[in-house]
Amino acid sequence: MRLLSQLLHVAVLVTVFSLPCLGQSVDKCAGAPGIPGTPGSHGLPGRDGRDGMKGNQGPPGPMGPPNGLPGAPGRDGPPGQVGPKGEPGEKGEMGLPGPEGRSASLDPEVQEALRSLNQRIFRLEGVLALKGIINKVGHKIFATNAQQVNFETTLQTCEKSGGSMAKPMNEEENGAILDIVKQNNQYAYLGIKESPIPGEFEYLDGTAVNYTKWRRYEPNGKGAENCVEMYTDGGWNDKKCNQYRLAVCEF
Ligand SMILES: [Ca+2]
Repeated sequence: MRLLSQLLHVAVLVTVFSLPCLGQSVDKCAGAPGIPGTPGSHGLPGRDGRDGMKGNQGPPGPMGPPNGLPGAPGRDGPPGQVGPKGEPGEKGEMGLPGPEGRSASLDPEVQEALRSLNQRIFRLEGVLALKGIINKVGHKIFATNAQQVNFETTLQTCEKSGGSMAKPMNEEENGAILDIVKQNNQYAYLGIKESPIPGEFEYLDGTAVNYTKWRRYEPNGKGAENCVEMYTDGGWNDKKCNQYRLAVCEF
C-alpha cells in the first residue's frame, strides 16, 4: 500500500514538472536531474616520504651484570718515596795484583817528598832545641816534661810517649842529658838499674852498661839503692827509686 503511495507521488511529480514543457522546443526544456551514482573504490598506496632529521642522543643504558669481563688496566701511578738503605752485600773476592810499581829509590817524586820532609823535620827540631824542649845528639833526642816524679812514673811517662828513659851511652849523650838537668836545676833518674848482683848496674833491658860516670865513692848503696840519678855536675849516684826527680826521656 505504502509502495503504491510512493509510486503515485512520483507520478504526480513527473506530471507537474512535465506540463510547462508542453508546446516548447527541446533545447529550452531541460530534463529532470538524475539520481547520484555509487562512490568509487580506494586508490593505490602513495610513495614513501623523505627521511626525517636526526634525533637527540638517548640517556645512558643501565649498568651491566656484576659478572662482566674486567676492563683494561689503568695507567701507572707516580713514583713512590725512596726506600731505606739495604744491608751491605758480601765482600767480593780479592782482585788481581796490580802492575809492579817503581822502586821508591828510583822514583823522583818520592825522593823529592822525602827530601822535603827531612828538611821540615830538621827545621822543627831546630825550633824545639832553641826553646830548650829537646836536645839532639847523633840519632838520639833527649827531652823532658819538666815534671818531678819517681822512677816508676818516669818509666811509664817515657814509654807512653813512644820513647824510653834517658840512658847515656857515651860522654856526648851524658852531656846532652846534663844540659837538661842543669837547665831545670833538678837531678834526674837514668834508665839504669842495679842488677841482681849488688853493686853491679845494667840497662833496663838487662844488658850490661858500656859507659858509666859515677861520682867519687859511688855507687855505695850495695843493694839498698837500686836506681841511678844524675847530679847537676853530670856525675852519677845510686839512689832509692822513690825520690822525685826530673823526668828525662830519649827518642
Ligand atoms: Ca849512692
